[in-house]
Order: sequence, then structure tokens, then C-alpha cells
Amino acid sequence: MRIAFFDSGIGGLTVLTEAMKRLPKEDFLYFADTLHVPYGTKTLPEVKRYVQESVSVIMQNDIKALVVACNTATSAAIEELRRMYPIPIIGMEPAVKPAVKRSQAAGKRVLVFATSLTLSLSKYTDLVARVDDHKVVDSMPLPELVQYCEQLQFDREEIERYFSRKLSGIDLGQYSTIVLGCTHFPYYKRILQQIVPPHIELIDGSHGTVERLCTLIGSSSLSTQGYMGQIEFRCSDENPAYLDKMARALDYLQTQYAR
Ligand code: DGN
Repeated sequence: MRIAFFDSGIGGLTVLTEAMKRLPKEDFLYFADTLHVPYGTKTLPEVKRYVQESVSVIMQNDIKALVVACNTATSAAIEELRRMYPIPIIGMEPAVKPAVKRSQAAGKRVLVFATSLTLSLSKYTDLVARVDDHKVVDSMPLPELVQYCEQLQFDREEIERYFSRKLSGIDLGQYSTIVLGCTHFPYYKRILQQIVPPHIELIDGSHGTVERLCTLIGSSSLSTQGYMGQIEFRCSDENPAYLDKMARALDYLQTQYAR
């Protein structure tokens, strides 16, 4: 049986890339809701409905676990999904907790990048309320970055200009950590790392999510031979050009982040 990954678009491939390293013998089904991408600028009822529709298609396959590889979809719908389906369902959580710990040690603040919807929902605001005793967490929505990513816009100068506009007027020296709270954002980790002061650490939730997946399916094996399984790509509008885009995006991630 396969493990399914789900996102509105190609963002979840950043999590799949991590899973391919930790579970090199597993087969995966990756499903993108291309009919409705992006989710981050839509309303909560809309996103709930789109997630339900996509997951009902995914569940028609033989699936042993589902990774909701999208922070927005996780915040909007994961509780309902867990009530509906009797398999392990793992979501994303912005890595605010480790970031706050680190910032306290450094006497600095934390900046969270995510979609507008993720930042507005109680899953995120409750998390911050729980872990941010000293009020060190700031946040910023970066909806355009999802659009850039969906267009496979990885041109360094263009992205640098975008970040300069977004971050102008912000004293980055006050931060120890930037949390990438959207699965589309790790595509830009390299570029961002070169823009921000070198002491800033960029962290995302992929590693934690994949660790949780390994625990829940009771399996993990590190391979020295690379990924050996099969991946099927699907998208809700069944557009062959998008399937090709997914393959190119995964290629990009693997060359950028080969470890
Ligand atoms: N990749 C999604 C996330 O992690 O929130 C957001 C993409 C989107 O649909 N806006």
C-alpha cells in the first residue's frame, strides 16, 4: 500500500523530498488540487470543501497513510479528516515551538512566514498563545511567494527583489529564527538564507512531519542508494502539463537540496 501526499500545488513536494530520504522503499501517491490552487487566499469554508473533495479522491486508492503536506489545509481541515478516515493522517505545523526555544537562548525574536489563512486560523493562533510566553513571535503572510513557486519562478534576482520589498523597513537583526510555515517556501530557502543576516536560522516543518509519519507507520530506513520506490503524480484538473511541472519541481528540489 502507498503513502499519499496532498497539497494545493507543488508545495508538498518539499515534504515528499524529505520522505523519499527517510522512507526510500515506500511507494507514494502525490495529489495536487490544481483546480483550486492557491488555498492560502481563499476562505475557510472554501478550503475545507476543496480539501474534503481532494481527499475523497485520494482515498479511492489503497492508501496506508495520508500526509496533508500543506499548512493551510492542515489548519483548515485535519481534525475532520481524522474523524472521517481510519488511517494515520499527518499534517503540518509551523515550527514555532523550536523557534521560540532557540530565540530565548539567543535573546532574540522569531518571524513566521505563512499564508494569510494559516496565520488567521485558531490552529496557529492557539499554538502561538501556548508557546510564546515572552511575546517574541511576529508573522508575515507571503502569498506572492506561493504564486512565484507555482510558476516555477526560481530566478535569484527576481526573488531577491521580492524579499527586499517585503522585508524593507524590518530590522532583521532582532530575529534569531525565521519559520517557513508554508510548504511552498522551502524552495526559496537557499536564496533567503543569502538575503538575511547569517545568524538567522530558517526552519520548516517537513522534518517533524516525516518523523511523525515514520513513527505512525512503524517504519524508517535510511538508504545510501537513494530513493528506490515509485511515485505517482496526480492533479485534480488532470492537466498533463501540470504533471510535467511537478516532475520538474521535484527535480529542482533534489538538485538544490541534495544532502
Ligand atoms: N503549501 C500551502 C501551505 O503550506 O500553506 C499553501 C499554498 C496555497 O495554496 N496557498
